[in-house]
Amino acid sequence: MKKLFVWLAAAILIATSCEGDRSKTLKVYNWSDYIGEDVIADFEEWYQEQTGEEIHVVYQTFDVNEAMLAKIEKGHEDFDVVCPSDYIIERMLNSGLLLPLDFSAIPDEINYIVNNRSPYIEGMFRQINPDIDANDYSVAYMWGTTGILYNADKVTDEEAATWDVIRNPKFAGKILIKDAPRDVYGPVIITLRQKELQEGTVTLDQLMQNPTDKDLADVEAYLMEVRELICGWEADFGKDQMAQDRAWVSLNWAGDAVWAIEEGAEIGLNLKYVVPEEGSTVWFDGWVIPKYAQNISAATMFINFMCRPDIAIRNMEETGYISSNGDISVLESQIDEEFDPIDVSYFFPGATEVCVDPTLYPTRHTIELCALEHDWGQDTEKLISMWSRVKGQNADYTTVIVIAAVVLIAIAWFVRTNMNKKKRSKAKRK
Ligand code: SPD
Repeated sequence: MKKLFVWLAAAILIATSCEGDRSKTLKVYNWSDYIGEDVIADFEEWYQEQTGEEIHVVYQTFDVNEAMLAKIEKGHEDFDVVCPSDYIIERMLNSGLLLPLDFSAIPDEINYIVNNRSPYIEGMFRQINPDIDANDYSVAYMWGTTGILYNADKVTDEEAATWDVIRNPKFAGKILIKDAPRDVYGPVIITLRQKELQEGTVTLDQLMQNPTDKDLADVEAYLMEVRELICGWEADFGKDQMAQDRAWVSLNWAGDAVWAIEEGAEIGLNLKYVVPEEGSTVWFDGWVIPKYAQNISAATMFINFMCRPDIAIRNMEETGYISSNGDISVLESQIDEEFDPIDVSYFFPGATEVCVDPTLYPTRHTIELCALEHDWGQDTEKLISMWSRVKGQNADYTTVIVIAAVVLIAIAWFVRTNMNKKKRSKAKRK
């Protein structure tokens, strides 16, 4: 009994001391491949310099928005900072899952939030939720378009200029699709409703709102055809596959495209990225503090640090994605005379002719082709079920192949063992 009491007391002591340590721990939940090397270590050092306190970052990653959301929405996990996309920010706002951000305690000389905010980003964030200003609850991190990354030696510019390239049998076995239901739904519904879009009887914005059951059924039927042609649903490996010439067409995000184009060029591949004129989506990922956070002050400092222009530039250069940082030094770091001048004044006021990569900073024209995705509330479940039906049947084929392989190996082993036995008994008889 005495022993049990000692054990219990020790357990309580450990639990309490861990609780106390929580002020020294910051739990960050971010997309994979979405931060510069050593940025976390640099934050820990900077935090100590500024506050005199130690901080240890527990850094975890996700590949799919919906998986991240489930951990917070259903699992109530105590992440201090997470990085959802626009429509998830909208959903979290609608369900009261976010805390308002407050940077007022950060001294002016180390407050990087003010200059970070490009008017374009602020405007787009205001569109996230008509009732609550998302700028009060999130700070944009990276953003970009969704488009087609393709190998221009295998796929013509004309073939790649339509979303339907993902259903082109000529590229069977060489097509990759993002494992991101909302980012795939958008392009497919745009393809299917192209005639109405051109006639002006429906708008892109309307297509991004809650789907009808018919829309979902049509998209599902389309994806059933696509899945017969693809070599994979990918969350993050698509860029490598493209850069290694294992796939030729990839429905992807601009950041992965920038990364793959640069890597592919090293081995002589001619990869390109296009946002089809048919229309597309523009997306924004932003830092937020969920309501189950335990270390709000360190979370606030972390978001602020990520807005420091040199940190934004490092993150941008190492991931391929465009920083949402509107500081002019960020634009200057990307100027390269190899590119024709484009107008990015929608993002950096006054920058009407700058030589930057148009895959990285989309032109004004590309931006005008794109709409923002929105939260579907309860209808999200219908999309998730549709997605698992489309992908699940693929898994069935895989299972069949694995089972067939196991059966074949077992037969081969059985035959071989029997032959050996026969040989041995023959030898004995002799
Ligand atoms: N490897 C990190 C990729 C993060 C890109 N986020 C895009 C979200 C689109 N909804």
